[in-house]
Amino acid sequence: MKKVCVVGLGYIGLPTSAIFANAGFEVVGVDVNEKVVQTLNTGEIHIEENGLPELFKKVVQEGKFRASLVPEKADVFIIAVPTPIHEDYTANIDYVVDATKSIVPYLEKGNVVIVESTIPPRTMDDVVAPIIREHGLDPEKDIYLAHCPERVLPGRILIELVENTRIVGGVTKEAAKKAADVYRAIVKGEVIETEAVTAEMSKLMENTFRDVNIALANELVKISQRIGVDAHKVIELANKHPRVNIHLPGPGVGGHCLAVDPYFIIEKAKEESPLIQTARRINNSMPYFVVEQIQRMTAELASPKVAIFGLTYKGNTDDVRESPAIKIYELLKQHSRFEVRAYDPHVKQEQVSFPLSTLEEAVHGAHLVVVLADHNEFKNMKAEDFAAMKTKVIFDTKNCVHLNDESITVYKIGNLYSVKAIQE
Ligand code: SAJ
Repeated sequence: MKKVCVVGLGYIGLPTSAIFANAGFEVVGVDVNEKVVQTLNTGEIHIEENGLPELFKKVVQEGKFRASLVPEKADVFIIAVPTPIHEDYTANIDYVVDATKSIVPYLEKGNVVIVESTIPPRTMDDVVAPIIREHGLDPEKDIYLAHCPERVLPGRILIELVENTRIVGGVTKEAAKKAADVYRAIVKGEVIETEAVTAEMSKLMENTFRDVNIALANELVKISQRIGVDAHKVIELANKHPRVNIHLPGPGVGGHCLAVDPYFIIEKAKEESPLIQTARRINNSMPYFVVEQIQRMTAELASPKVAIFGLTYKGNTDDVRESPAIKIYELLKQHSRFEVRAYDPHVKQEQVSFPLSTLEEAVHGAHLVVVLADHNEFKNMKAEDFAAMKTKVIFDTKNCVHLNDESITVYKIGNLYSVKAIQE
């Protein structure tokens, strides 16, 4: 197994390609985006991830990686394309179907085909295998077909791709073994072989577990406002219990994973998933809850100027997909009384459809700064950064601002019972 063809060169496909190339495999990376392919063949990358620019430049210079618009014959094919959801919250597996169809002309007996994209239960058996069978290859005898869901945390991808346990679900036992051996060439963590549907479900449950726990923390925020208690203190003390791990509340759950994957289960088991559905509703309600608090804080201002700090779905990433922060920006823009400015040191203008401000432009004359992503830059802010505000009030929804200056009022999402309307 010397040559690997990776289809989809995003946050998973690109680091995966670099790791295989760095381990000595000849890697062909395939993407439908011509600009991405051109950029990559110069040794530059189009996404932000720790350590990836250096590793990627190295494997390109060593001639171990090439980017292409079309697949090529290979020993191993890895599909790492997005699986978003449709408006009606059903899974959109079109990219997986297209990617599978794009490689079948290059498949030969004995090849290993791995889908890393997160997919609804039974997609390997009921969707991917039939596509291969339609093209004259028996997905159970002629090739080794498996699902190995990625489990990496953005910001730690290169570390976790190697150290995390990998779950390899084969449509046959042999396929699980063959595909697992491919990962054993790069992974230091345990590589576990199982059935395709079990691997599909374990991945979905990982993110659903986290989403449900975050929903509990977000519900606590609303309860705390009613009761008049600091939710952050409650969580800190409750988590001192050996068997308690309440997650962190915030402005909502974004990204392509936690805000999407639970729907893959709900779609298949609507009657049986009331808790998962409730958790989604609670987390989807948080951007509206944050806007309600902003309205409370600015209720006595004629034309409040609000500065949004952070547009990404979480801290220290440039990823704005399914971002609660952008939802909050859009909701505020629907209220004509608000003048809204947005500042995020990780986001480029071309990533968003509205004007971005610098830190200075955002705070100048602002009545309220609302922190929506826990970037390191925001954790290290100083009182003087807010000197040009009209009224020095910060609403920190990520509990990441550490300022101890009496002239600045900081409301945390966990202590909203103390909110007072801003006076001009
Ligand atoms: N969030 C909270 N409170 C928390 C933790 C997260 O509000 O206590 C929010 C974040 O701000 C963000 C969202 O949840 O909006 C998701 O962030 P995350 O850091 O929990 O996860 P992702 O989406 O970056 O990565 C997750 C990870 N899954 C788990 O940890 C179970 C990662 O390991 C997966 O590989 C990734 O999804 C994926 O691709 O599925």
